[in-house]
Amino acid sequence: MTSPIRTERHGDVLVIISDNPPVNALGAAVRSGLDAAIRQGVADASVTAIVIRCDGRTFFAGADITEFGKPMQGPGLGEVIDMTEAADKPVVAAIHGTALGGGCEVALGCHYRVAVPSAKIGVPEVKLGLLPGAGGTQRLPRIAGVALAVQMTALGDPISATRAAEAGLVDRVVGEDSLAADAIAFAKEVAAKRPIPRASERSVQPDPEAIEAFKKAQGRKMRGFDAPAANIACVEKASSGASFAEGIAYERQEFMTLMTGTQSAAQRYMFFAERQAAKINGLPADTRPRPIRKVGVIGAGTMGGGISMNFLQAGIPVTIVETAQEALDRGTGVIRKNYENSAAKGRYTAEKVEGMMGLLTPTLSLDDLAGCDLIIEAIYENMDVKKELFAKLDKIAKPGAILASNTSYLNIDEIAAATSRPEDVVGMHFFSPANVMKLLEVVRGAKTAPDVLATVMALAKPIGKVAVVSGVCPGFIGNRMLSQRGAPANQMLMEGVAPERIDKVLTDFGMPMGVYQMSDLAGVDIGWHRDPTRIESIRDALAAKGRWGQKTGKGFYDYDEKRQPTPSPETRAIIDEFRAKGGHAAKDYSDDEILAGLLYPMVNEGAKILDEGMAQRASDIDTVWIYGYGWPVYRGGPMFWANTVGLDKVVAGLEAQGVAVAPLLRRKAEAGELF
Ligand code: 3H9
Repeated sequence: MTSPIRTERHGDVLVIISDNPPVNALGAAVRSGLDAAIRQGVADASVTAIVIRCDGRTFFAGADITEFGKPMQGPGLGEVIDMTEAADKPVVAAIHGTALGGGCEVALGCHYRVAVPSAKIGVPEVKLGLLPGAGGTQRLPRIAGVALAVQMTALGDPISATRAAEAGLVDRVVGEDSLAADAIAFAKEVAAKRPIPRASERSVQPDPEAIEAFKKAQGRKMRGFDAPAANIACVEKASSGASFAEGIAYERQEFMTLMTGTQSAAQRYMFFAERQAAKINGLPADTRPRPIRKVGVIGAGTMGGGISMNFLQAGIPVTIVETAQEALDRGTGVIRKNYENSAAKGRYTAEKVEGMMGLLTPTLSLDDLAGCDLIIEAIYENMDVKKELFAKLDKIAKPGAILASNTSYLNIDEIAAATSRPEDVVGMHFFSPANVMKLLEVVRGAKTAPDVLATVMALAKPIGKVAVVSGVCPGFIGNRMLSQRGAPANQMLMEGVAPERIDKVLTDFGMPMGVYQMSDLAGVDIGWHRDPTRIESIRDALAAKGRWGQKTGKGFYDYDEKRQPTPSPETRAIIDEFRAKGGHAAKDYSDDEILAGLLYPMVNEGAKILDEGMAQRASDIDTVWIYGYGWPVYRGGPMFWANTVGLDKVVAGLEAQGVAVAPLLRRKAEAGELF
């Protein structure tokens, strides 16, 4: 097998080049090759300096995550980096693309770093439930200081080459197109310079104030996760006066604790799940996506506006259609305001805002959609109205245009049947707020053409979404599972469990909100029959008293002016009165029982969805829940979570609740298999 590492001589400089597509991950062959090449450079007296760079789209993007959990082959990354740093001649890292994780650690082990302006440098291990375990937590603060090291390790977001240069992480920002030559020139400049700067030989002052401020500002974001605190603790260790070797020993111990834990397993699983979701089963190999240069959106309400923003941000022109001028103006006004708010926070320049708004064409005429390559309908949920609209679009849209519906539960096949081109019809279910939530459920109709599906799936990435394919079934993957939570929650209310207790169990589990907080946000009156004298459920009883949720300042909870919820005595009384009428006995539930009662039926529904082929794979279901509903990523989505609970335990729990167990779930539990 040829090594992914090769070397070149440029005068006295040895250039070590990695070519390990797609992202130059530091797998065993790369580590062995690097190890040998650096040893060669050190041993060769005619070499005065060494450059390490990568071919392809990026500098090393980190350790090879697929190797984690398997026995280690070849030299460890930490050893290779230590050996690099110990070299008695300068070693220069030449960075382009993304120097991430282990890649950043390789660069920190080098004595100097040069980077192109577009390069990004970061340690995203925390997003995999880990920490930079090849000396990164000890070298980074020694070069960049505690405050930046804490921010970079505990949040995991990369920084730009310019920011890195300010922080001393990059010694020179070089030409975008001349990295190889500029790095060699730099290496020649520093070849004779002594002492050689080694990060491990530096010390760093503690900065407890910076750490406190960081924890205060980011505490909410990090809630529930183990890895951020471990990253911070390692950086603290580096600045505690402990020796470098002590710091490394501490880092290793913390790394191993995280690596063997469930959270990191879940987060690493999700890294691949998200990428796997983009792959569509059963597509002919020669399927080519259709070009999308112009998009039409019908409906300028919250959904239509949010959907449009995604495309405008990606530089794709959008024609947005409404039925009345006032609604159109309101919709475009909201888009502008959202962008201006982001600009005020420094996310965009005013120029960029104008650029995006310049791509938006508001209109009252559907005929203006004739030139669009993709038209997304985002009007209210009514089958007849949607069918009528699609029949009109059929006449207006150019041949080959994709006609998409943003429906969250209606039958795409029925909508497609209203056109003469059902093969061009597909579901694109965005989640609210559509410019923020990352999930896109792509609904594959019975007749959806392969290239239509491929186009929409490929479009997800440029518009910043994670797309998952769903078959046609009521509620698709996400809402179909969500609907299973309502009945057991209601049963618990009827047995005297307070709504806030049910919600707390879910938020303690890591969900962003509970059943009743969500209900108050959406509106308790949604689907209500509007007859205050007809009280057949707790919802009816609340709606009859005007407790419609956040919009009326009261629902399951009471709300203050800042929309902060507090448990409501009135709600309590309404529930008690309703329970008393039905003669329901009170029942005690432990927190674990509440959780199992709410989540096992969802897992059960997930198993049905999988068995029916409505989801391509269990990890797609997990991706839906992480990106569409805020399921805590450190628990890996409902199907992964069920594996960690034990499928036999889930089956037993469902039986105890009197829920019919999905055949696939039972088969897997009996066979000792996992999802
Ligand atoms: C680490 O370094 C631990 C250390 O501290 C050492 C401890 C001892 N490994 O994302 P893309 C695959 S932890 C294996 O679609 P992009 C990916 O699955 C690591 N495979 O491209 C995909 O495969 P496929 C710290 C990897 O351009 C393909 O490459 N580093 C790895 O949108 C293309 O990926 C990170 O966490 C990997 N490390 O984004 C960085 N990375 O084609 C993780 C990618 O079969 N990587 N693949 O689906 C990323 O953030 C993005 O991939 C990157 C490129 C920004 C680099």
